[in-house]
Amino acid sequence: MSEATNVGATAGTERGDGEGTTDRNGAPQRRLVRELRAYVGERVLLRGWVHQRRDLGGIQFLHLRDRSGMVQCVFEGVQPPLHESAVQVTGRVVENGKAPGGLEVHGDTLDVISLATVPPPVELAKETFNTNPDTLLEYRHVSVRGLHAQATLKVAAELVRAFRTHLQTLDFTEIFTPKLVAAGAEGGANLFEVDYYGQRAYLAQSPQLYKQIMVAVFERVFETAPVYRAERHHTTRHLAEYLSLDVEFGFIDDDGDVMDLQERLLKAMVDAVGERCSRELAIIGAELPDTTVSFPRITLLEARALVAERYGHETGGKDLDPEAERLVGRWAKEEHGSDFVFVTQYPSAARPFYTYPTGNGLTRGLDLIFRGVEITSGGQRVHEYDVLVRELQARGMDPAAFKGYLDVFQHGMPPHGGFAIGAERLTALLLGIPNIRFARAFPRDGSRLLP
Ligand code: AMO
Repeated sequence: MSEATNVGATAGTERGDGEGTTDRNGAPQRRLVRELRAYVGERVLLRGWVHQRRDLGGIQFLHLRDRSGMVQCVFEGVQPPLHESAVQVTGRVVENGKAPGGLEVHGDTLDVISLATVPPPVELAKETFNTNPDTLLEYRHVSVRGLHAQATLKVAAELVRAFRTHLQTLDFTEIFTPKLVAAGAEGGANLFEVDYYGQRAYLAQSPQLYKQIMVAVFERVFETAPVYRAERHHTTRHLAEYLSLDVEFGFIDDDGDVMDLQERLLKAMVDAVGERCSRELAIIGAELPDTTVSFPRITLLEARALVAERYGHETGGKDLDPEAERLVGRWAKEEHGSDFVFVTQYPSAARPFYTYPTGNGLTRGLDLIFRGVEITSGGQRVHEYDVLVRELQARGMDPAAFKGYLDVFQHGMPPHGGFAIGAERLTALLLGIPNIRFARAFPRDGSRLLP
């Protein structure tokens, strides 16, 4: 019953490694739903959950869900147990054009491994984004088993895997920085305060200062870890806890290097999802962006003029508001056929103290907009001690609170830069999911601490 033998099988026509063998007790080995095409006409053993069951005139249909997919199993005179019971089925694999996926299993035995004793609080077979989102989130511990949720989280995992793999091929080293910190790196009022043995501490808003420090160790670093923002506004694009995919690297020329790496990395991540998540994309009905198109780059000033002249939207302020972001995204699509667009040269007033100032009130700070929403921030950083102190003071921040960090800039910090991708935002926008909460298994969103 070695499940591990099935792990390597991916395509539908591949047989599991345990082909033709039996386990220690002489029983057939478990197969996964995704392997069944290779076993047409043969008897197989499957394990999974009762996703759906129906009785049609004495014939029982059971949709069995395992980690790799779902298949219809047909029985006569055998009553499947309650939805979400964990079961084991043996039966013969038969082609049937009318069955979902073109295959079904004509079952001979159905054994209960773990009986569901109450019905699921939400009907998983009817899980759609039309179901009341609050109900789905209230019962997320069970609704997370639904096909949409499973597919979404699988794509999120694939994005992180590809992020890591691509950076490792470019000689980046993974780092692990503290999430309990003495000061906020990003400024603003959205800090979670924690009692740290009687001392005031905060949950990290980002690994920003630590990833910069680690550039002097490895030159090229990345981290994938949760960060915390006590956002006051409850929106469909903000979470209180989200996964930050952080990158930082040294010996750069300018922010152009940061954009080049970002573009290459995001294209690799999207391509990896295209190659490895076709089942998940089909379940969600998602369309991936064209990764052969270059990401256009425009300055913030140009972007503001553009949305005013072309679409009649005046932004005011020092940043782009969400509507302006949407319109810049629309321009990139209409003019360049790109779902992505870099907005560069943000003013100092709109960026944190560590952003490289260019002396005219502007910086080498930039954002990447994907399908009309900001998904990354980054740019070149200050690497000179005196400039950093000045930038802190200009924002009314106390340099003493950043002592350990500041000291590093007296010990040979090279020009460097980086960026951070909001993993849930990227996942949601990639898959067309309107609410960021559904791009995380157990969202923390300002009101939710359970499940
Ligand atoms: P910033 O604060 O812009 O930059 O965050 C980077 C990216 O993280 C995502 N994001 C969020 N996602 C979900 N919920 C939130 N509350 C939330 N806030 C931000 C967005 C955003 O683009 N240290 C810098 C990054 C850097 O310069 O390297 C930083 O944290 O997708």
